[in-house]
Amino acid sequence: MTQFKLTYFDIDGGRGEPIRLAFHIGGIEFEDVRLTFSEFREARQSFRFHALPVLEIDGRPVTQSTSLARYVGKLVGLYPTDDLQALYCDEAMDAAEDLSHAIGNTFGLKGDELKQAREDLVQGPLTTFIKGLDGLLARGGGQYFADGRMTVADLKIFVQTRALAKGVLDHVPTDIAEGLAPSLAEHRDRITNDPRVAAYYAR
Ligand SMILES: N[C@@H](CCC(=O)N[C@@H](CS)C(=O)NCC(=O)O)C(=O)O
Repeated sequence: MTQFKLTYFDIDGGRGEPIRLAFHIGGIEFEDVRLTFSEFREARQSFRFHALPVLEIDGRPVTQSTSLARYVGKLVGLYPTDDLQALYCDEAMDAAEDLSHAIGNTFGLKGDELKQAREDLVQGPLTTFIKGLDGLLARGGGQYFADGRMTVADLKIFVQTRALAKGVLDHVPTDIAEGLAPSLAEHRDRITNDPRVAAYYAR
């Protein structure tokens, strides 16, 4: 049996979380290694691109969270087999990755500098991506991003909209999705209440 070891931060969110969720939903066992930020700093140079997540497959490390979500999605049936639906799924995940990058640029800032950067984020990339993702959701039929069912794209975007609603980003309104794109907020609640996802967070 293939051995999987996923290394990510000890948080219930971020780029590693959709991969954990997909493994759990598919009932595939994996070693869930969760590093503290100081453990990461010490080990940082040992990771290929000095970043997480890293998935070791039978001891061979692979990086890039969207590629990993797609791979695990295929293993567990959470990725479309139809080429066009797969493209829709990928587009949503890549957009979510661009948004993660924009958010990441505000990490490490403090005080007024952080406040200004977060206000710029709200006016700029967050508004653009929330509205853009809302459009992708509408294209998918309004409930899911692709294939008319939950895929890894839904998991990846849900992880982001859930984090926004939880207030993990100072100076970003927790109801930003409700204000800009009510359907995207409803999508977050739909995925939250999906029995497979609810079971993961209830464990
Ligand atoms: N493109 C990469 C980005 C990875 C990335 O930036 N990961 C963040 C955490 S979500 C990280 O490790 N940051 C720590 C650092 O760069 O020092 C991916 O999608 O996996």
